[in-house]
Amino acid sequence: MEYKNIIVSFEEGISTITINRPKSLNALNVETLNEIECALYEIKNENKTQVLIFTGAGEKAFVAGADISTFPTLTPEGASAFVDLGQRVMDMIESFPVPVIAAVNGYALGGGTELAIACDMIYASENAFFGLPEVTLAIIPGFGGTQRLQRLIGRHLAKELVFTGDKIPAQRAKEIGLVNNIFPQAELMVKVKEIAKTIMKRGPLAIRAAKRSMIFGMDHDLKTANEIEKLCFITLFGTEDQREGAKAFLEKRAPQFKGK
Ligand code: DAK
Repeated sequence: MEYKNIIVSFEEGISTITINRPKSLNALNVETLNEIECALYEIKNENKTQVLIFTGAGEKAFVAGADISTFPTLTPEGASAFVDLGQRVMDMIESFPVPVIAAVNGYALGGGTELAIACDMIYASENAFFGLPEVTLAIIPGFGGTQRLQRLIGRHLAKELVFTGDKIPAQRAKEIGLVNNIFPQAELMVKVKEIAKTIMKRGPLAIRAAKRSMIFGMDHDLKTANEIEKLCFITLFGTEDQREGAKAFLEKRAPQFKGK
């Protein structure tokens, strides 16, 4: 499919979705969210991607939030449809079958922070800022921000960000466990792709099973979550890759995984 607001690329097992509206700092409008949703279906159905990366076009912003220019005329019905779409896209990212990495190359505000925290890992450039400034617009986060952030960094820190609407720099985001690591902007994509390639050397079925176990186990009590882990665990036994992993270790050689 042809996209106007995003760029989708594929290279050596890695798909990248670049939000491409630099004039409005990659703000998310309905069209952009629709395109992201279509791209996620396409990438999932093609089944050749092992790691998916989200980033923003330009050097200033990852995503500066939902597109504020659409807010003044938004009706309650329109707001309801917009939040359904946004939450659907964030849920799809969170439960996407392979790891999804946010390469945050600048401002990640409002919907931008919400997009980043729906991903499995977040790497940021030194000039990145995070924040949920919705209350400065007299609204609240609507793409899962009030829920995912407190699960990620704890209730008190999440409430500070939601209630103040303050922006925090990448370094502070790293200190509070929001960001995995920080790189100079020019190196961000190279470093993120290196991390993606490390993941791709591991058993592909195991990576999918590990993500499934962690995502679907997270919101359950420990007993149920461990049962989910067990089910994910046993699906790997008897696969060619599981046999190859053990054999390669015993034969002191690198494994050759096939994703079977
Ligand atoms: N939407 C639309 N345009 C935006 C934008 C945004 N979120 N952010 C920036 N822009 C545009 C600016 O208007 C400006 O356009 P021109 O004037 O050049 O035409 C251009 O991008 C460059 O921005 P600035 O001139 O402001 O650049 P600065 O370097 O001075 O400042 C900034 C950068 C990122 C600090 C600043 O642009 C900023 O504060 N932006 C807004 C951040 C923000 O408040 N984001 C929205 C958070 S609210 C909903 C569900 C969810 C949500 C909403 C509704 N429903 C269910 C209905 C989620 C809401 C949010 O995400």
